[in-house]
Amino acid sequence: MPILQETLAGIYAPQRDEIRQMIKEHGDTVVSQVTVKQVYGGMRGVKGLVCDTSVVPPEKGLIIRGIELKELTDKLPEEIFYLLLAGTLPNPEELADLQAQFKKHMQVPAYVWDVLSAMPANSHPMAMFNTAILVMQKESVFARRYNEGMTKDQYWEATLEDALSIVAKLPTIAAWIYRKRFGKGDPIAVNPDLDWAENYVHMLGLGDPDGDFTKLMRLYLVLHSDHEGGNVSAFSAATVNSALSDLYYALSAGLNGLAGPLHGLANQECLKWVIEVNKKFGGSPSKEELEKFSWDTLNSGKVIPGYGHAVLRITDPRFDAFLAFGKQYCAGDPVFDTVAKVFDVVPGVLRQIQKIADPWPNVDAGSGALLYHYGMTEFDYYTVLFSVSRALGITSQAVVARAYGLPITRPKSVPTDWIKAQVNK
Ligand code: HAX
Repeated sequence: MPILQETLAGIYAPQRDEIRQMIKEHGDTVVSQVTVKQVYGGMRGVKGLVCDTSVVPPEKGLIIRGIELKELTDKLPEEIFYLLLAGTLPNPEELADLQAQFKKHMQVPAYVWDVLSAMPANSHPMAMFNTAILVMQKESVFARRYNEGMTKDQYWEATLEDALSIVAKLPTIAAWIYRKRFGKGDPIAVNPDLDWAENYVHMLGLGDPDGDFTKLMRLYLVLHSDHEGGNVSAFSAATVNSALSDLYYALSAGLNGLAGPLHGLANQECLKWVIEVNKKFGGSPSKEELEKFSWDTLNSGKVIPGYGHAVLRITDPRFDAFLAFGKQYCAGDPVFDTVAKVFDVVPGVLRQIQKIADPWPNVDAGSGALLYHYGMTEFDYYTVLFSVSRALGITSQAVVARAYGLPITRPKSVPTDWIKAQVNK
């Protein structure tokens, strides 16, 4: 048995037993209450889900399996995937085992290219990416083994097989979409000697003479990997997977949520906004010009993309990591310079609007400018990159959920008349 599978078998069984025992002994203990505002407010703050891969304390930001993000920025995405699944970072042998498993699964079935080629040429890259994942559903080990009658305690292993197979293929699919959708030439073949992120860079074909773009991509793929369980993409994927729809269905569903402008698409919207600023002012603007432009955006009824968060109440540590990278590698780039200026100005503007709970930048405020610097100028593509990374978290969460034996998700909805009756009691 590969090291990863053997390690996880040793970890998950006692965790599942401990949870079962806790439910048996404390199943009726109250851990959260729900207000009318929360019922109508996207369930914000309601503690009704379990996610052990990561937590996002409002005043700290992302912590993966107990390790703060700032301690993880020099890691490989494969190491983060191992951490998400197993709860510890891999040693060199464990890492090599995982990378070898990825390499076994890298080849994408040829029918995927046929399906993508048949889509309209101006399809959104996210629609193409999520279609590619969905169309591979017939490869699902989980679906096959479920039909063969596997037992419930084997669900996580089959989910893990699907996770490894899908995650290994995502850079190839994402790079193919980049090259075909944006007229960059023929797809570039996988190089099995490269690691997961290096291979992605290689297949994008943008060139990387000094290796800095690869550094950025590794960082990008680490920073976007997971953000606890209640965000739209993670929650949607987990709900679909809880019906025992396999990971091809579930990941595709979750990433369709990531394609929304209030979620993952904000990174493309954000760079658009920054470029618009530079265009209007013929380069990086003054603080006064930027302040006025921000108010104009808000007064026209639009949001300032890349700012605000449903959970965070500080500058997102993922933004901090991108800003530090930009200062080291992209100083003097007019687009990056504007991103840094926006950070100086926009929180002060948003703080003046009482209803905004978080005036600080989120992950999407800076990432696009860095990609732009390295020649990836197609905004519509950015959420695909985010998706390649977020697949690490979504698939890990599914493996853990199946290992815990969590049931189908089914909260209770109520009609407004029922709420009115409670309020008037
Ligand atoms: N610009 C303008 N208005 C904003 C705002 C911003 N950046 N952030 C919040 N608001 C507004 C909301 O639209 C809301 O207005 P209404 O009551 O009129 O609808 C009000 O302030 C209260 O919102 P909130 O409680 O502060 O924030 P929410 O939890 O409702 O929403 C969002 C969180 C991230 C969706 C929100 O801050 C937003 O729209 N930001 C801009 C888009 C963005 O950057 N999204 C990416 C978030 C990170 C992510 O998921 N990446 O994938």
